[in-house]
Amino acid sequence: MFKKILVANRGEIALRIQRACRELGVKAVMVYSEADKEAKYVKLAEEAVCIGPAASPLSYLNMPAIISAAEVTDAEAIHPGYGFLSENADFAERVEKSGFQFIGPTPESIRIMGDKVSAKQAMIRAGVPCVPGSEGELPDDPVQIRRIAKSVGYPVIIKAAGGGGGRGMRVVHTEAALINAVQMTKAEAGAAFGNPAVYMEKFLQNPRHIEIQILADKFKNAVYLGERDCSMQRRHQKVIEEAPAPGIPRKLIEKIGERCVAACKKIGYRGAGTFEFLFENGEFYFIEMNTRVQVEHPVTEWITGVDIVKTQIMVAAGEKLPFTQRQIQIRGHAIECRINAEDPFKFTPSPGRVTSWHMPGGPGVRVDSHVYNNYFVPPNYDSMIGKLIVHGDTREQALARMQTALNETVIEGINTNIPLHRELMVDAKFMQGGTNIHYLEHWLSQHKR
Ligand code: MV4
Repeated sequence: MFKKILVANRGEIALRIQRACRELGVKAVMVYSEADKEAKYVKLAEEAVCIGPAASPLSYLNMPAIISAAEVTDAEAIHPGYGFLSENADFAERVEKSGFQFIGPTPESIRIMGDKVSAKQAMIRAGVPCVPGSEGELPDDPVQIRRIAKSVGYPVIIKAAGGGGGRGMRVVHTEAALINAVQMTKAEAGAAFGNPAVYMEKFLQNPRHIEIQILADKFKNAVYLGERDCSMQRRHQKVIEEAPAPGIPRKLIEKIGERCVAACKKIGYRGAGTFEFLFENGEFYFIEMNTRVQVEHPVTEWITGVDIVKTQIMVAAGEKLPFTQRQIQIRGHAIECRINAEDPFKFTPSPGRVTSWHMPGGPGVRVDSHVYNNYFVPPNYDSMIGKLIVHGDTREQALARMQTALNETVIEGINTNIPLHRELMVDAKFMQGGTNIHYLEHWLSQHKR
């Protein structure tokens, strides 16, 4: 095992990784920007290095500053968390060329999955079901583009190879609008991602967003840790996640999970990863793979008993996965509410000083947050300031525990989305389970204030 690792992130995930290190007996070096020197994990750190000013490009995205911090502190590995440099193949490569272990997959795996066209081709070859569409990148010839769209069937969606997470996409309903939409998407993709390549898929109108968590070691052992339902989202930002996904038969999950595991083995994937699917009419369609730990990993940790962050570090250190697929059992139900510093219904960011911070507790309640009473939420970063996660034997018990936990929560001095969560937890359709990716935005349009 490593003696010391560097945590190249901030916020709740920096604290989460620090906690995993303590359990493993690994020293954690925390890096922080000038805006984050008051963060809990910096105060708790045995070692912390300021890597630059508040602006992310000068600190959390500053590769030389992070690698230098690892050098001066004698860290052996770098954990990138999520966001920032976590899915940057060039960073992973520079980390390894500088003699450190990148806690994540190989630069090559990150690169393949970062290009959505090559990711999809790799998945097709590995037997993972994908959304029907173009075979790879769209050609330039309008005649061929129209022919592909006709065979896929309208509506279609044009997506940028360099996009992902909802960036660089356009839905096309008619042949008349097709060529212009392709040209516009290509132009935007070239400007935004430096890569004008686009591909085409059948547009699924009312899917759910279901993702499969996997973990793999360096010896081609891989397991899936069940699924998460992340359909409750607004503008491609997840708001509530849960596991298992309500109403999806276990047999279907096992089938898709086994495909994901086979794909990991085929491409030599290692570390934690997530296969994102759209789920419609009883079928899974792969859309993207995330090559990092995700915000919503705790719901999977709770229903499986696996510590995903600890295992990430163990496999990066060259250990074998400490469990087999047969040892993974799903137990109960977990729900996560993301706590954001924002207006609960207008969504304007609400940074500032937290004048009162009271977190809930009791059986089946977990809070992951770096915030504490009198902490100042800096205006420079994402508005997520923590996560409230509950577990119950059944979904009904988890819902009841989340309702109670949200009612116990007191956060003053800033606005948060806790009032939104309180309403959603008693919404009849959400309580029923199985709402699709459009539900929250539709709900918000009906609950204007
Ligand atoms: C789609 C789709 C419908 N059909 N692809 C958005 C984020 C990116 N990961 C892929 N996205 C979508 N791809 C096809 N062929 C609808 C979406 C989509 C979506 C997907 C997951 C979660 C929320 C979403 C919100 C709007 C659109």
